Amino acid sequence: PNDCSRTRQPFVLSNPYNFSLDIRIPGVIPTEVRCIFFVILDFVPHASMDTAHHMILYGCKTPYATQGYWDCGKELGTCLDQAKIMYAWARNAPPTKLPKDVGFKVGGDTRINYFVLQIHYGDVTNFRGKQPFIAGMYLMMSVDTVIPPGKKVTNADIACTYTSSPMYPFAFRTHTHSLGKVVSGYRVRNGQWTQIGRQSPLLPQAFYPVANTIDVKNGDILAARCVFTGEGRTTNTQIGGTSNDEMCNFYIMYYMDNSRAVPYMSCGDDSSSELFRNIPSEANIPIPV
Ligand code: IYT
Ligand code: CU
Ligand code: CU
Repeated sequence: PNDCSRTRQPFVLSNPYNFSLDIRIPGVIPTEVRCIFFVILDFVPHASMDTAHHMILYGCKTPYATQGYWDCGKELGTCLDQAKIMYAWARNAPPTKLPKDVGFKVGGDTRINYFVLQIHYGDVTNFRGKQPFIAGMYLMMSVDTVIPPGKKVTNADIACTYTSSPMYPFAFRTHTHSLGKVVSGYRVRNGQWTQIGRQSPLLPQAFYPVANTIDVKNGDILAARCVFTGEGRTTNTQIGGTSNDEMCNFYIMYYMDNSRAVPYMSCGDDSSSELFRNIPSEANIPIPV
């Protein structure tokens, strides 16, 4: 009646005399098997050295406890009587197969009525360490772009200097309404432009993997361009919420070190044409859909 029993696999009978007991441990729970006489033929640990340093399966008559788990590495022991080692595993050792027709005898009058599995955890960060990285969203948006009617090309240029602790972009998303042709985002460092992502906003506006695995550091510039067309319109098109309005968005999904993470950032600065003189020409090439 503990967490273990819910996930414990049923006995699998390969024949009436052999069965395998699949011992999985959600959290940290040793196993106890009471008053069953059986013979152990082999052991197959489902663990790797990254998490468990060693595992030892003891057999005994009176375990330290018959429920739950306890800290058996220090003052608390495994068994109240003498613990007999039955199986040990360490450092990614391959499964141990006992030779044919050989088995440990347990249960009945063998004085092994319980198993106690001792696990020495190696790297416990996977279990209780805090999340090393935190994901976040950086939204770049234009607020005052005006698209004149009939004009073939209008660019919305957005740029901000990044002033936070390092972030690592891993996905991007573009968003415009129907007049958008291509949206591109870059990191500009020492005048050099590195693409984060480029996509047609007429394709599904999902998050796509970044074009380059880069970091963004204090002092870098994040820059994005949306290319619009005013063709087919008879009046100015402005930024707004309706489908007759437009939007220019470049979202960057990133992760940051947990200790200094900022989960949300944004940039709404319409940029000077000076910076964008050096934008890679790909940013002006519509993506056919
Ligand atoms: C004026 C504009 O560009 N609106 C965008 C970006 C935006 C998103 C959020 C602005 C603000 C927000 O709180 I969240 I202020 C916009 O509405 N984009 C849509 C929505 O996020 C759904 C989009 O599909 O990207
Ligand atoms: Cu160990
Ligand atoms: Cu929109």
